Amino acid sequence: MSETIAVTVPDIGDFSDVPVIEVLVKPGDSVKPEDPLITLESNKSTMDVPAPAAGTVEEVKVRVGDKVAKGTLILMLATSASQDAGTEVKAEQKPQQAEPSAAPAEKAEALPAAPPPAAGATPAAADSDRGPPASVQAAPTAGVRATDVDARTDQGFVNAHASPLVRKFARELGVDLSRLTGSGPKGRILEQDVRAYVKRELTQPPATSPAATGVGGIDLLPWPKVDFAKFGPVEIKPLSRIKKISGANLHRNWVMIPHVTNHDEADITELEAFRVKLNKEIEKSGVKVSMLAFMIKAACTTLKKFPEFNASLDGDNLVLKNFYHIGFAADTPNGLVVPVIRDADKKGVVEIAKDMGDLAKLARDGKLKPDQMQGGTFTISSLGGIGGTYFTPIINAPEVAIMGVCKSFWKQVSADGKTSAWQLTLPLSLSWDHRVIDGAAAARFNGHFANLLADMRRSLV
Ligand code: CAO
Repeated sequence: MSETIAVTVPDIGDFSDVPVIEVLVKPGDSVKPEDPLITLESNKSTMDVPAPAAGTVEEVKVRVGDKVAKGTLILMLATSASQDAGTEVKAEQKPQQAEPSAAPAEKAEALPAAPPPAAGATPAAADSDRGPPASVQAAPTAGVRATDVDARTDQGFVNAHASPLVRKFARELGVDLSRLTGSGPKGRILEQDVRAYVKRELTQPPATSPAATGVGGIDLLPWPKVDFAKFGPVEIKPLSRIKKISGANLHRNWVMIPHVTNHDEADITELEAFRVKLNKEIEKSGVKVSMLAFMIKAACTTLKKFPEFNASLDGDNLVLKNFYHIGFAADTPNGLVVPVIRDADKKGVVEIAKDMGDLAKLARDGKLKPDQMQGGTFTISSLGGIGGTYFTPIINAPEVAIMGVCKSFWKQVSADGKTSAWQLTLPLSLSWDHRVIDGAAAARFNGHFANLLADMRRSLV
């Protein structure tokens, strides 16, 4: 028996006003379960919202540029009893309408106001006698996939963290978005930033010399434009969506935060022996504890001793956080992402290792949910599995410090200048925000962290 259902935006984490950047279906299209319907833009990735059931698209209720949230109506889907078996149908609920990008005359037909469907409601048989169209959330959040799309944007705009609407607005005014710093969440460029930029440009005399830019002005040369093809064959590869977004964030953080990096070393000879022993003991559990799990644990203890490292700047205030959500940089085929281990201080190393394995897999598969990358208070970036000795990690704003770790190496050390011993040494590189932290505190932080790794019993003291 055929039935028309309303497909709505599933639980996409703690987000509202998420722009639709692509509509992938049109009326008349046949879809299978899990076929992508629309693409949403979040902070670190794009998300496809997949079809919850097979059917034919009757009417699409959103357009590119519309802003949506959980429960927003996406489209009406004609399903058949055989097709929609196992999908979720709630006949008495009516979905929210998208916040349209267009002028009122162009707005999609309004539906009667009603609460959005509850997340995770259970499947129910479709009943065509029920009157108003049934509503079904698109597949649950686990089915929301990060993808690598939107290589269609203009080259000059590719690095800008702005919604399609803001891009359109900027294009109309001839504003180069790459010159703006966004005031929105995670540096997103908002319409008001474009307006403010235009106003500033119109009221300020053009800078003709370094002096004209004022004391704080940066008078940089334009980016060199080179026709590389003149020198040899080239290939154009658009940056992945994640690279564009993380690049804009990293650029802002590098430019706006006065970074300093302190390097140190930790003696992990005994800890490594313990780690190997522990992994043998828990072999059957399928969890493998890497050095990073111990570092996350040691970071929590160190952050408790040095609270200003577990903080964020808010104007003239320092927001000290009494929770310890530790991010770890994960290398994925599409670029760098930072999943967050919540309440790491309350977990043991095996649980941390398990969480890390699960999150790293989701990251590599492009399935991390936005809220799995949010709320971090401190980040560890480990290149230990890859190599190198020291590097300068960029702080993951609005955090104020990040620990970079490289591959451990054996080193001969002497405590008294006469005798010596071999020590497994872990190279540490702590980058910190000099507006919040001083060099002495950073050196102490590193020392404490290293001492914990040398002897984890110290975390009990
Ligand atoms: N020294 C020596 N060996 C180390 C080590 C270290 N500091 N850290 C990890 N290793 C070893 C592990 O023990 C493992 O060895 P075995 O296979 O023999 O057990 C191997 O290296 C691989 O470890 P891993 O990388 O799978 O595990 P991890 O927990 O250390 O890291 C993750 C997990 C997700 C952080 C990692 O896979 C990753 O993506 N790292 C890259 C992070 C990154 O790109 N940082 C840079 C950001 S700035 O651009």
